[in-house]
Amino acid sequence: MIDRLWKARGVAVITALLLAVGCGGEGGGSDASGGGDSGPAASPVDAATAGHASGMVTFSGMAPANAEIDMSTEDVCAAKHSMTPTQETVVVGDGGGLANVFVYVKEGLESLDFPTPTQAVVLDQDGCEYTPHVLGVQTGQDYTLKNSDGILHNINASPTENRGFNVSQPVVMETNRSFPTAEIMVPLICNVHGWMNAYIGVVDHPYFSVTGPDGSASLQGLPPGDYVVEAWHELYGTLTQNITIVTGETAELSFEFNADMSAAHVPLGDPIDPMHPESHRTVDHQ
Ligand SMILES: [Cu+2]
Repeated sequence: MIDRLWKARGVAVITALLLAVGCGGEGGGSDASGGGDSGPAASPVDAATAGHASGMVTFSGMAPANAEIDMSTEDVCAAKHSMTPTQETVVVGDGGGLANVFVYVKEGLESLDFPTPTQAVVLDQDGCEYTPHVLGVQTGQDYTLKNSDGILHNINASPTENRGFNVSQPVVMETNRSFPTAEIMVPLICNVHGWMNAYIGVVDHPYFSVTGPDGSASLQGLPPGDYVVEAWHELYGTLTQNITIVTGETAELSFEFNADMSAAHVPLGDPIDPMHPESHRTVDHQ
């Protein structure tokens, strides 16, 4: 089960990286737009002068146990799990990496206009869980809400900067959506299965990454300059780091969350997941 989840997540991360490379790392790479007389917006990044950032998101201290999920009322989903499924609130890998952290460039790209990827990313509902649990998209980019279970799910999105929606998916099916405005983060829940929740990070550039259990994060093909990079976690809030990108070099990213940060302010839409009423906080850890 975990393997399946992380495989899917890996695809999402790889997709994000490919998008980053396509938009910023290979001389424009904007030939995938589908055409039109005026053509796609060209990447504003000169790959020849770009640099990179990569590193780790780690967790220190005792990670809380994730709540177990009782799926006994949904045979189809229960049958997909060989072990008791749990929430994915705090997932720490063997090496101390913290998973489900959305790492993105928060400041420093304001003057640049990036093309919208034409390839959709997928948010699956499989085994009555969202896969991946945390997803990143660019503004205007399609994401596909997929029901792989064939039982009733609904996807209830409650953003603050974008328009919310509540989509019912009673059978195996797909629905495409996109968000026009950048927003950190958009919470999704399923009202049929109160344990199902996910988060979508919406940014207007391709420089974002979602960590897996190894905690690694990578932002490829950034123009030289100074940036603020933020790491967002659903329970522990946000950390920021200032980096300087130099042509051909890789700046180090390093974020350490710890158990004492559970009272952090977590940027989220409103209303919030009724399963996690405490997640809408007013105390800003930073
Ligand atoms: Cu559901």
